[in-house]
Amino acid sequence: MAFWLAIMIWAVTLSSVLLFTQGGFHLPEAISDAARRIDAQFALTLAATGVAFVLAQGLLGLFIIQYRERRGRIARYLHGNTMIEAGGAVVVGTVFITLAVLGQKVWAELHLQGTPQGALAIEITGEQFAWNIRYPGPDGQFGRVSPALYDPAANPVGILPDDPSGKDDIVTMNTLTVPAGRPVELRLRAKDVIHSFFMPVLRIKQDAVPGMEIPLRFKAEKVGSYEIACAELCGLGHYRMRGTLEVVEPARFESWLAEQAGPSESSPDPANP
Ligand SMILES: [Cu+2]
Repeated sequence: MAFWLAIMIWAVTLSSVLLFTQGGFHLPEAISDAARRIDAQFALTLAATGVAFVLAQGLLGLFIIQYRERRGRIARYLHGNTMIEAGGAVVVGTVFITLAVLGQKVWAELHLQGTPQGALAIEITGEQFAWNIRYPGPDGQFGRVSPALYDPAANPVGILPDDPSGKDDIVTMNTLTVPAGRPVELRLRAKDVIHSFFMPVLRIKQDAVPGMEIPLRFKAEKVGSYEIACAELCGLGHYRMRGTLEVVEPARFESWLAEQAGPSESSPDPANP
């Protein structure tokens, strides 16, 4: 009986390992340096925990056989061993601390460090069930907003009409267009409930929380059209809260931005020619 149980445990262990190594589950191609570093960190973590998993399950099977009941009695048993227990805790602690130290650099770059030089600021406001995407316009300044002014058609993010820096703001929906090779700083906001802004090709997933503005940095390198999804169940329409990340050549980005800004409003101010 004990033998069969051990063999079953080993078979389940082996098939789990095969699923992970041969299963072909993987994320789409990474398109930023940070995303590739996150992948490397993920692979390292998976390898460390994978080795621990195989060792633990292998030993479990062995112990089931070694300490099994024989002729109605427990033939062998162990009362615990302080050396093994303390040693195990030290080994596990060392592995986890090492993984955390290795992983914190890329995490801090994405979330904690200041805005990189020349970064393009873009504000993302999640709502049920869409992403509002706001560019600051030629002046580089976002107009101030107020939830009291939310109007789905005319003013989706509630820009204050008397704030001059909001006049040239560009607001689009669900398509985030960014230039390749330039750092971008997103400011994540939410109108109603918690959403989660997920760009799989950048390995970025961040909650958008009402009442907070959460910064997030990335630099996409490869031109293309990629998926954006809401990764937090946010209501009945959650499934259709999808967007597109358009990474374009910098020159195309500039012309796209000019197009969005509409006909030039550079007519001289009558009061101040
Ligand atoms: Cu959502």
